[in-house]
Amino acid sequence: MTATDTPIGYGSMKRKEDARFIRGQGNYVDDIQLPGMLHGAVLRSPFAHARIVSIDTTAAEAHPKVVAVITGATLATLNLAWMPTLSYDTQAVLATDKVRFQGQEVAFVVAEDRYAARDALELIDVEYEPLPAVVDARKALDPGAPVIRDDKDGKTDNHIFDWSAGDKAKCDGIFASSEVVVTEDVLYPRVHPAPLETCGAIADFDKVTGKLTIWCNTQAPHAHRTVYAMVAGLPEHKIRVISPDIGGGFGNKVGIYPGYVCAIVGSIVTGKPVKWMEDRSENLMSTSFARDYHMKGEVAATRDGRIRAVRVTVLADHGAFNGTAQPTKYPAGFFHVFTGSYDLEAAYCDVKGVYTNKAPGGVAYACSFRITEAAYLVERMVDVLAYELKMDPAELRMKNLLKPDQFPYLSPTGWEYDSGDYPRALEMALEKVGYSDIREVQAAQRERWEAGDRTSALTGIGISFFTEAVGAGPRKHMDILGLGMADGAELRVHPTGKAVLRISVQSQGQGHETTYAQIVAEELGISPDDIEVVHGDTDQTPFGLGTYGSRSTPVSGAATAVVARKVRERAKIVAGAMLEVSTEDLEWEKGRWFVKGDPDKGKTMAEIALAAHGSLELPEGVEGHLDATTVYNPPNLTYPFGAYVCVVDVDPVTGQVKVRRFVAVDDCGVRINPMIVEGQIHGGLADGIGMALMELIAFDEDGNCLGGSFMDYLLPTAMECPSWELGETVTPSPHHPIGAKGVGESATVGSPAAVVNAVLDALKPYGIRHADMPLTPAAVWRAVQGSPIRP
Ligand code: MCN
Ligand code: CUM
Repeated sequence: MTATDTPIGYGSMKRKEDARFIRGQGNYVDDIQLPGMLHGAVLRSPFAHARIVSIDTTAAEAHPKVVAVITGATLATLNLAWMPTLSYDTQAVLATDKVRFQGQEVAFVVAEDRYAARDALELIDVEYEPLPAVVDARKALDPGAPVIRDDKDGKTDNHIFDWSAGDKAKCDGIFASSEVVVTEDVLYPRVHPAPLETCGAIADFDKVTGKLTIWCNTQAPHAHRTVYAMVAGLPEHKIRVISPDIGGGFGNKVGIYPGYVCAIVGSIVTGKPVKWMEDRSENLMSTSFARDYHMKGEVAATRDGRIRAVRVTVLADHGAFNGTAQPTKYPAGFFHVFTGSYDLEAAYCDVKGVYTNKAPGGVAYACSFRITEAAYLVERMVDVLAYELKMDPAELRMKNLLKPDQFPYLSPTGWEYDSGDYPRALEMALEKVGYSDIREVQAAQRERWEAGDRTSALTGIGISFFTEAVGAGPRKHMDILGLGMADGAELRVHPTGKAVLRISVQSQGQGHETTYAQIVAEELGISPDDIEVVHGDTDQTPFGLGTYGSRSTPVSGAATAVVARKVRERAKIVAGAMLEVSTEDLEWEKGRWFVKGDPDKGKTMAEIALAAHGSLELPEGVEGHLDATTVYNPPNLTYPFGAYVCVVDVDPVTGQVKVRRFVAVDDCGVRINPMIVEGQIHGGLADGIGMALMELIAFDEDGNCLGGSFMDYLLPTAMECPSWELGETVTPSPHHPIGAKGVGESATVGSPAAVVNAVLDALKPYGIRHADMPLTPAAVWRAVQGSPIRP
């Protein structure tokens, strides 16, 4: 896709923000320098589980450049040692009683420069009494397992929640009477979004005005402000959260981390602005991880391959504090779209959440609130079924996909899928990849394998079909900490016809400054170059819940279209007065109102804007100016979907996997900026290769984190990625004002299963039905060595 310059509306225009980014002129939190600014550093626990006997900060305080040392005891005097999480749990800001994961925050040093702050950490003397750690979620509920959250009254185990969805009795009945049942234990391991820029904040408390300003790379500035207001007891108008440019978020920057609170306290205590930026290891070890779901999947089917029911049992490892950011009523996120894209008679899942001595989090990394886990599970299970039935996985999927005439479709767990044509997307993907040709090549390879060739590379084809539910969310179903998930938008049109749009969501690389201008441009016919998009500053923008779960386009994008239409309607009244005709006689074409049947008689938006500002006797229904505001409450989620096909070559001797091709057909409804959409998909496909083949936050038995640097936590590069082959279908969302659905997480959700299915497809001759991610060379080699059919 090549970019065209500035179409007036939808189209692949170049990103407005890139002019500054590619010149290195972005303005990130760490670029901001305030007069007299101090620097903070966090002392972290070396143990996964230990009682704190004592903390001696005397030597650190004596450091000539140290201004303050803050401990849990200091915070306790302010009632800030613990903070609420987004899941109604509590999380230690600085540990007072115990440390509960390796890397947990224990003390905060404020010094004149960053180096001194870090140096002084070593002068703090903490005496720990190590305790046995719970690292494996499957052992967390064992009798006698160490209780992690003994801070909670009466807590005697590590259980967090039980959650279920679907009709259990009906589902069990179908399982009992089905011809075929397949079962598989599937792990979605702990991974980390690892954005380019780590988390950080600058807090500046002004004692004179009593106003607290926080620059922070948050994905949800308004939500953060409300939480700060609730915790600190300050009114919202005395708190300003500014999110400047953000170097990637991927769900890592949704929550409030102890470092932010410490920077705020540091500023209040010292009277100076305090900056805190974490380093890479701190980011990987302590901020929101993703997944860690132990899933048991079961599928009931007929012998000829009709899938009847799916049953799932999940053990969810949430780490030491239940800090996941997700709608309140969904402790397992939106996992219960595990029924995927298929026409089932029944489905049931139960999810049990447990504490372990690991960093908190779980909902991050382009997960669409845990749809990643759900999509991976069901797409793996369909392949397991195909394996048992000796059916082609494409044919099995085609047989079971929902049909276009079934939409809107009510899933067995109660979700209303808005629109789709699934078979068409899968057909397109199969055709694009040349499915039958590759199967033929593979058949020839397998003959050679049968004849004794155990060293040649084996080709595998993996398919994944996914449905997402994005755009949280309808207030009848969801809220976060009691906040309904709506978004405001304000549109001002200046006298010259140039416009400013203020929105509540927050770009971290998705290109909102461009695409939101395009939405207004499409509705009003003003050039997107003449529309400035303001976001990321709570003093400058209307309230709204922020960017995650690919909700910006579905919610804030809708708000933008609605507010622009309000402006257009106002412009119509003004145009009617200018042209001295009734508004009923006016017709719209992009950029102007004209008299029906007399196209030469019309007024452009710029002419109308100027008239509205003064030169005109105001007609009934306008107060002057064209400005409008709105708040959009989505009536439903949007359901983007896609069909992915991955082709790999696996070396059975070394276990190395090479992704040779990747075809992705995505449907996110109407595309505002196709080039940006494709960029989003490229990123997500790379994520899928990363998770399927290399990414893992591992721990040893004592809870030491083994994935705390980029030496151990591997990320895919261009070297591991093929040249992506994309296709698209467009099924507009029927309830969204412009028919768009979210896309920012689609490829991360959909692609891991395609890669894993491809690797296992290649290894089929060895009789390997399943292996868990990441399929590193060592993991593939072990699977081959341990296979039922010896290499
Ligand atoms: N878009 C479009 N047409 C559509 C849908 C989307 O042109 N039909 C455009 C949007 O206007 C927007 C972009 O695509 O510019 C993504 O839109 P959307 O799907 O609404 O997702 P959000 O803007 O809400 O972004 C959030 C999503 C999430 S949750 C994660 S995680 C993720 C992702 O975006 N984090 C990212 N993509 C990312 N991309 C970058 N570069 N950096 C991140 O941190
Ligand atoms: Cu789940 S990662 Mo995104 O929703 O910010």
